[in-house]
Amino acid sequence: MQELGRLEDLPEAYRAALAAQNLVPLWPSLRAVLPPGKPTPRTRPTCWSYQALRPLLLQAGALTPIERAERRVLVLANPGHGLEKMQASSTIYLGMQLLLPGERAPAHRHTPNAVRMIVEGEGAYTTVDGEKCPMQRGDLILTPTGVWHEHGHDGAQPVVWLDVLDLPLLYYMEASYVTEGRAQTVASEAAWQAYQHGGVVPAPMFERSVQAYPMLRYPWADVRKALETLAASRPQIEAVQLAYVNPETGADCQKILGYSALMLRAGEQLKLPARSTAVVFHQIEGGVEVSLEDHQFSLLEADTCCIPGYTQITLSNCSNDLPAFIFIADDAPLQKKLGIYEVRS
Ligand code: GTQ
Repeated sequence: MQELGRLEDLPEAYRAALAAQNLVPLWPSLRAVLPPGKPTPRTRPTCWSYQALRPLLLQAGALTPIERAERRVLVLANPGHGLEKMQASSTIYLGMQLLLPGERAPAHRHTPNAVRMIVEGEGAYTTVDGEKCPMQRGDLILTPTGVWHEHGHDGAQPVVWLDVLDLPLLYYMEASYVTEGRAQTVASEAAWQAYQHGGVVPAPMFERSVQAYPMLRYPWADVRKALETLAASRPQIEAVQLAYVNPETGADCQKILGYSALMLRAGEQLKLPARSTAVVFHQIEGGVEVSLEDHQFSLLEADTCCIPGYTQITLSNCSNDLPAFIFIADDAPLQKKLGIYEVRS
């Protein structure tokens, strides 16, 4: 590839004249913005140990009352982007949120889409558009764009969950903002409950629902069972993996980020092809070795890692007796809509 002229090659006076007119020569930066063959990611392979972050999160509970935090979150920041940017990847934000017994995180709604993956504790709930969604370990709860949500906790032990948002993308788009609200009245109906069974959806008087986000809660007990059924019924399947979808349309459950659950059978090793999306793995149960060309992570229960796009990944279940379960997030739905999604073998 032809080497291009550098900025230093240009006379100082010329550079100053350009800058005075808000002009920039392209050629010194052309290879940086259009690198050959594949992108140059800022996202670095990064792993966050739950064992290491848990005491710090609990300490935040003692240091900062909920009223002074609104959302008591430690952000899982990727050093490749700069910690202050609070991004795990170019589009994905990850945070570990702590709610103590009796606390409430007040109602608001915002343009970024969020999901919560419950990590530990019992008795907390998120109210989404008036519908109360109980939180249990491994459950996925959606709070899509523009939807009111607040968190409460009637249990006795601290509750922790992983927040996944498309905040970095919306912030970059200058489209991120919040609206404060008053406490929601909990509806007498929890419509999401009617979507808990695969293959059937409500059709009152022959009419299908038109809600954009009919299913707000995906209980782990059901997803785990579905993974085990898939593994047992299709022993030859390449990967025991289920996508979280909108049960009305079959499409990804959110428009920008995509979510799935993967089961690694006892002793299983799975090679994932390089794909154009960065990916987040969060260990729900068991332990997994994550191997990249020049990195290796051991994911223990509740650990989370982020890996840049265009990277081959090998996942190995650390146990020869028990399955391992991983929650996966990426921005494949967005990349597919934009026509830039790639899988390279
Ligand atoms: O729980 O609504 O981690 O608004 C970041 C922003 C959580 C939330 C985050 C939020 C929330």
